[in-house]
Amino acid sequence: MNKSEFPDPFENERESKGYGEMDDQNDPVTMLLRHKDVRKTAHNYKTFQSGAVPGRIVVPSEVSIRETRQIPFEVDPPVHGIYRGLVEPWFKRPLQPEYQEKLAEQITNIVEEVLQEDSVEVVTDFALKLQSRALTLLLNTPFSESETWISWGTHVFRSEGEALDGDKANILYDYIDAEIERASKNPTGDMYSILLDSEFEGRKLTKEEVKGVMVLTFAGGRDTVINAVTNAIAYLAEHPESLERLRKEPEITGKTVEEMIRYFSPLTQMGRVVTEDTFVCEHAAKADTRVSLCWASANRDAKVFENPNEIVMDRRINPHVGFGFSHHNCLGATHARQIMKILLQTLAEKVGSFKIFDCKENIEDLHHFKRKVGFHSINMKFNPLTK
Ligand code: HEM
Ligand code: EMZ
Repeated sequence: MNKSEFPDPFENERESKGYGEMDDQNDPVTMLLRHKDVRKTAHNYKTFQSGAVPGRIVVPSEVSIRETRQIPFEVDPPVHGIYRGLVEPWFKRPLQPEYQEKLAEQITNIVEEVLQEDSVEVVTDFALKLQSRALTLLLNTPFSESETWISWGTHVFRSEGEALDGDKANILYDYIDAEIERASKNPTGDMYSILLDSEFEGRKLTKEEVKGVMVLTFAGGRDTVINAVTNAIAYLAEHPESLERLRKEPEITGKTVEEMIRYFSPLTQMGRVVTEDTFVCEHAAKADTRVSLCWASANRDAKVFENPNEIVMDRRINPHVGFGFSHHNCLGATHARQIMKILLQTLAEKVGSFKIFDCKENIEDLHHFKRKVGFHSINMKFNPLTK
């Protein structure tokens, strides 16, 4: 199997019965696997809620390592819409030309750096660096903060071989608390200061609410972006004809980004808590149990996507749910899409070919489903494009 191939472990269950089951810390999850059911359930926030006890909708559950409610992610309508309206303009800033210019400069610098190296470990020396540096633009904080975030490693709640890591999570919480204190004493134009100054129904947001937005911004946009970037590079390394195509047809870059998000589905699934006895796919789902929306499975549903297991760079109709669906759809998608688009353009402009030496795959253990989501490490050489 090619290193950039990401098999679909859900196909049999999706086609035969539409759901899968997994245990997670004695709080089982019924996973919805079909595109239609995932979208329908994401829409029905009354029966399938996000606003349960903080951490419970995440799989693996973060109940034991987190008390802060992530906002707007763990809140249901109608209050969800009020919070979302407060933060949405900030998350749309990546559409501004100045933002994109700064991001392009960061990406060019990293690509030029790795072109000088004989061997590059892409997860740490490329994707984590790029993710952390780009986040300084989204937060409007000094570039130097990225050094601290890089030192935390790829995931803030996990370490290699351990699904949850409370000590690591505390580093993030303490850092955010300190930043909120700093911003409340000396406001700047950064995200903490802007949030501390914004109003929710006639009062200022509390520090706990600001923390909830910031924890989500750090956690939600970290390993997802790192996997998207790393997997895209692995794919181009093994498909030189695709790199060549991006050079010749730069106008398809936006479609290629969407297709890569569909194919890689960097966030496998997200849970919801059932509020009343109901059925999913003719399977009884009791009140206070969990279901999950399996974006990764929905994105390979052959009823919706022709040749679902192939990357079709210019796929025309692509209703993927890689960034979620309905009111909770990803707020960071504008930022993530810009990163991916500029990355593909820059690689096409500057890199002639890649050579992969070795890699260690990152396989999520979802009980009887094992899903490859990215790499723990992948060593390669970037060769410059010679004109
Ligand atoms: C929500 C995926 C990057 C912030 C979501 C959801 C998905 C997702 C599937 C929906 C969750 C649900 O319905 O419960 C991804 C992927 C990313 C990515 C695949 C990268 C390729 C980011 C980044 C940020 C971010 C970079 C911010 C720095 C958020 C937030 C929400 C969210 C704030 C919650 C929105 C709401 O509840 O209204 N993301 N995400 N994400 N994401 Fe992302
Ligand atoms: C949560 C989640 C957000 C969770 C939209 O997804 O991403 C996960 O990686 C985090 O562990 O806490 O932020």
